[in-house]
Amino acid sequence: MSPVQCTGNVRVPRLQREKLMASDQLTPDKWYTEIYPDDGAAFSLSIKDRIHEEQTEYQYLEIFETEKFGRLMTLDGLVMLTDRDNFIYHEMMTHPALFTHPDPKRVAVIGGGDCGCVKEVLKHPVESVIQIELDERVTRVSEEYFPGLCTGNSDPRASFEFTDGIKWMEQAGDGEYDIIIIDSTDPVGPALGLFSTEFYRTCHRALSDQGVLIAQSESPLFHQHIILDVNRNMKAAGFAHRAVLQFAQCVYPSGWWTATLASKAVAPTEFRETAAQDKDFDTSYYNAAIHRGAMAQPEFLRKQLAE
Ligand code: AG3
Repeated sequence: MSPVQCTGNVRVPRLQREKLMASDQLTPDKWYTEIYPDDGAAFSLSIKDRIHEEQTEYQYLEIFETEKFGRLMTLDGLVMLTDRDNFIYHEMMTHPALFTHPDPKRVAVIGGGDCGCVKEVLKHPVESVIQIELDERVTRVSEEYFPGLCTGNSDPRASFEFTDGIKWMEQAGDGEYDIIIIDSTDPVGPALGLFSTEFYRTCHRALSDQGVLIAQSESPLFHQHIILDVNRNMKAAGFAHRAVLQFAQCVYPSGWWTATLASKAVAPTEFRETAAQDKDFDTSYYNAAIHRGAMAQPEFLRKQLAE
């Protein structure tokens, strides 16, 4: 297999697909390792026990109790989140977008079945947040094993649909949402379409005039080509502005991760910085200075994005 598969208009890294179960990757002394074959690297967690496993309609879902990271969720053998560090990802996938829009009221989360994004969105005075996740089992299992991420689920402003996010957005009304958050898995299988120009175009139409979209966009070190494709595709879809936000996420490939924000009108540098400084809710990672700092580009990425 070539190192990079070309599928549609996003180049996909050859991610490890041979091993579908994380438990197959457990050594006798109980280290679970996610291997990144394309980059000759890996990340390991010391495991106490596997506490749940099932083949859902879409993927192999496992939950582990780790020694030091709390609970771990894997899908098809790949790390999705741990108790210990998911706050970084979920805060960066939500607050920068919500503080970029001048007055966000209606929010959609595509994917994000663990409900971590919904929980963060509800800290803002939004009217509604709808999560559209393909695999209902991810949400049900999260309610049981990650109750801390699901504290917003009974909020009357939150609603949940278990269906294809691409089809959902195709049927959405023009300007129906102020914010769209794409909390997907890696761009392989069903998630691939979530990185395409066509999907971003659908989202652009479903966003209001000052609408803001944010999508998880993989590692700056291992997946630069994905970040570049995402940016190119968002531009082609009509978004006036894009910004790559970077943050540390030690459980994901390379330990360094990005979310790409795309905006119809407001320049990302013009986010509501004072409101972010004066926010009346708690975060553990996000603050106004982190928000601004996350937009600083390492030289290799700045040059490539400028090309
Ligand atoms: N979504 C991004 C997961 C990507 C991880 N990739 C990997 N381990 N190869 C996580 C969902 C959190 N709500």
